[in-house]
Amino acid sequence: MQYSSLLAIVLAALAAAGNTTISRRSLLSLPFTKTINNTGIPNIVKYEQARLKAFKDGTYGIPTDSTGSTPSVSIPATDAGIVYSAPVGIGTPPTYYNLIVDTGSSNTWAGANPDSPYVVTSSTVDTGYYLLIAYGTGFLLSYEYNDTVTLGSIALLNQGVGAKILSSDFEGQDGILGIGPLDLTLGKIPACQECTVPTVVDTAFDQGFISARSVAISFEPTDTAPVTNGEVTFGGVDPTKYYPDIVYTPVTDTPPSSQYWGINQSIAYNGQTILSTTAGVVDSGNTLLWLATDAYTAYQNLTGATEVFNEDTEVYWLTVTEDQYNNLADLVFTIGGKDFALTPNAQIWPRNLNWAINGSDDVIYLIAQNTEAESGSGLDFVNGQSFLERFYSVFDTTNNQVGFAETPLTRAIIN
Ligand SMILES: *[C@@H]1O[C@H](CO)[C@@H](O)[C@H](O)[C@H]1NC(C)=O
Ligand SMILES: *[C@@H]1O[C@H](CO)[C@@H](O)[C@H](O)[C@H]1NC(C)=O
Ligand SMILES: *[C@@H]1O[C@H](CO)[C@@H](O)[C@H](O)[C@H]1NC(C)=O
Ligand SMILES: *[C@@H]1O[C@H](CO)[C@@H](O)[C@H](O)[C@H]1NC(C)=O
Ligand SMILES: *[C@@H]1O[C@H](CO)[C@@H](O)[C@H](O)[C@H]1NC(C)=O
Ligand SMILES: CC(=O)N[C@H]1CO[C@H](CO)[C@@H](O)[C@@H]1O
Repeated sequence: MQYSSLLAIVLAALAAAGNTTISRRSLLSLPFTKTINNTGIPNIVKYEQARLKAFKDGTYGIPTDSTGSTPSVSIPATDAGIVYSAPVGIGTPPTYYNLIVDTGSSNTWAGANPDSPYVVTSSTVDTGYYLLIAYGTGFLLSYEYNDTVTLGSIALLNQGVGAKILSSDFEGQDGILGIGPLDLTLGKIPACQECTVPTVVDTAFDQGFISARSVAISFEPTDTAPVTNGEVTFGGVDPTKYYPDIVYTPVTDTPPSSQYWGINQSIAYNGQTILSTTAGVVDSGNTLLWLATDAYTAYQNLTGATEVFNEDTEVYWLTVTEDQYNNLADLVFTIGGKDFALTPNAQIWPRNLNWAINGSDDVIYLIAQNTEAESGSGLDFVNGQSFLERFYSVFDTTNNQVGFAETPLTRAIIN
């Protein structure tokens, strides 16, 4: 189909829906909200361990049970606890869902919450396919529909979306807005292993709403929740969110990081290299900073941190005393030839949120965790939300690169 006639259809559809203006090839930004689930025992570390294992095994998004029967997941059922989600409309008129903004997966789906099931409308088209996805914890079995997906002021037509039939471990959530690389959608449709499902970014580009296949994310550090302090921008960057400029680095060649938004970086603490240039991932679906064992141990050594075991959650955390905290140095990430410094305050878990990790009020916890593998594994770090809250990030499919920039809050004292 000719581009111009496609655009005409888009315009006509929007006009019919009552909206007569669209801003073609402009930026599109959506606000998003950080929430922390305070019921049950939050176990962020176990959740992220499972997610990391799935990334490494290459099972993230691939059904664990290849027999085609009910998928089984052998990983402990733990909820994310801390999520960033954005309002996304599906159908005509749109039903709004708060979808988790996930750079580590690429299918978009809704209806996880029984109180907010997928609403089939006149724009819903059944593709005849099912979607089957195993996440680090939990899984999804859904119908694969084409539907109108409303992101802020634009409506994407024929966007592939999942409508939940069965899922586990998404308690309290509506679903996922997957903004990882397109290839992560491969193999998720059991009846068509070679099918990919264009992501919302691909569709927005293909339908002429944005001028580049790219997403930029602004998270802000916070010690309260829920709070709407994030922004995801499609098709470009929001110049009000960063300075002075964005430094890009190519997506890494090293598997398995290369399948995700993976990059090469090195890390130094107080001028001493703790991780030589190596591959890892940038992941909005993770909260903490995961380091290869050698880097983690060196960091612990240099900071003087003590590793404590939490009996209730059965996980380890690094802790520092008030004196050690006052003596912390910057943890410097070298990416694309530029240094990005995580300040001492950015290296600690927000003290107001110690309850969310089953921590004691008077203890200072560090955000660094141990991947339990020596460096050279192909996935030697995860720069999660704690990192992304301090640096503006750009995920650029068009040029196969990831960018970072400082923000007004890079050095803020929040935690
Ligand atoms: C669903 O939409 C895609 C484009 O996004 C299109 O290629 C496909 O044919 C559609 N499927 C149906 C059943 O309409
Ligand atoms: C919080 O987690 C519990 C236990 O998994 C779940 O039942 C509940 O629905 C969740 N609530 C919210 C608001 O996420
Ligand atoms: C990343 O580092 C690996 C070695 O760790 C190297 O082979 C590769 O060329 C580097 N660059 C890219 C873009 O992957
Ligand atoms: C930690 O420090 C001790 C001495 O303070 C040193 O012997 C040891 O090699 C260090 N370990 C690492 C991994 O840096
Ligand atoms: C940790 O969780 C356990 C079990 O839910 C609870 O009894 C305990 O009070 C919690 N401790 C803190 C410090 O939150
Ligand atoms: C169908 C649709 O998207 N309608 C929207 C048109 O724009 C107005 C104002 O921006 C919204 O309020 C409608 O929901």
